[in-house]
Amino acid sequence: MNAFEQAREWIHAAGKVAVLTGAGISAESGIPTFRGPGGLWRERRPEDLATPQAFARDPDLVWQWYDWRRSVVASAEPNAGHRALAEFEQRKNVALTLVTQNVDGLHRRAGSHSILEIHGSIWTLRCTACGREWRDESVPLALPPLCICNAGLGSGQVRPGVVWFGEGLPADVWPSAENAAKTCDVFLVVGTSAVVYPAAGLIPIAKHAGARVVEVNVEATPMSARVDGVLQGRSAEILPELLR
Ligand code: BV8
Ligand code: ZN
Repeated sequence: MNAFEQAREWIHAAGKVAVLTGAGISAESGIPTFRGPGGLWRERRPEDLATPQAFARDPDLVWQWYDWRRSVVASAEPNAGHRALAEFEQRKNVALTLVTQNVDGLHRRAGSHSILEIHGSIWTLRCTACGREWRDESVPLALPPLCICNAGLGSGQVRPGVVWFGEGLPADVWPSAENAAKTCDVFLVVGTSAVVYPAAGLIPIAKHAGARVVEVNVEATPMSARVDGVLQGRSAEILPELLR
């Protein structure tokens, strides 16, 4: 049996499957990844754009970058990889939890429901003055975004509802992600470089708890040597076959 057939067998015998996705699953929708060829961090420094310090220093710059990313995502469509996961969730005999590091919302647009967005969403805005959080899907945004408490013009600010480097993960979501990793039979890791923590830490958590861990990626990652199966290739091609 090859690695693909073995992984299919594990998945089809599983009662609980958890999936961790990263930017690679949206690559075939035309959304740039962070660290790959053409990746966002090849030409920009995360310290300048995706930290609370960067936002405090230059909120206009940070907002322009997020507004640009919102426009890229708005004109993109979910791909066959997103759809395969959404269809798999509909199966009666298996419970699927989808943990995503992606902020693009494409899993939801593909029809998935059980999604844990551990790094937040670019479609959510949060007021740093009053704490209010809301969805805004307008593209482009009127910058700077304002809150009904009037923040944005003076004291407080409205920020993207994403998790920046140095920030904790959402307390209402992260424990569920850890729990999914700890209790699944199969943990599928798709399109992530597995270098950003604590997200990447879900992989050894699942492994130690006894799950079969299967990685789908076009290239090797620091986790490849520690998983039970490596399926090398594009997620939009592999997932529909794997989950069929
Ligand atoms: C925190 C924001 C503490 C939203 C992002 C341990 C060691 C060293 C450092 C740390 C550590 N633990 C924590 C840290 C610090 C830091 C961190 O991990 N740094 C690393 C990079 C060294 N972590 C944090 O700061 C985290 N917070 O630790 O808080 C704390 C606790 C309590 C109280 C206060 C503080 C927060 C991390 C969140 C960062 N936010 N984004 C946004 O604007 O998007 S991170 C960024 O990376 C992305 O958003 C994404 O979510 C994340 C992961 O990237 P990937 O999705 O994996 O994408 P990448 O481009 O890297 O890889 C793409 C992959 O796809 C590649 O492997 C490629 O081969 C593959 N691929 C490409 N095409 C395809 C494909 N695969 C399949 N098919 C294809 N077609
Ligand atoms: Zn407010």
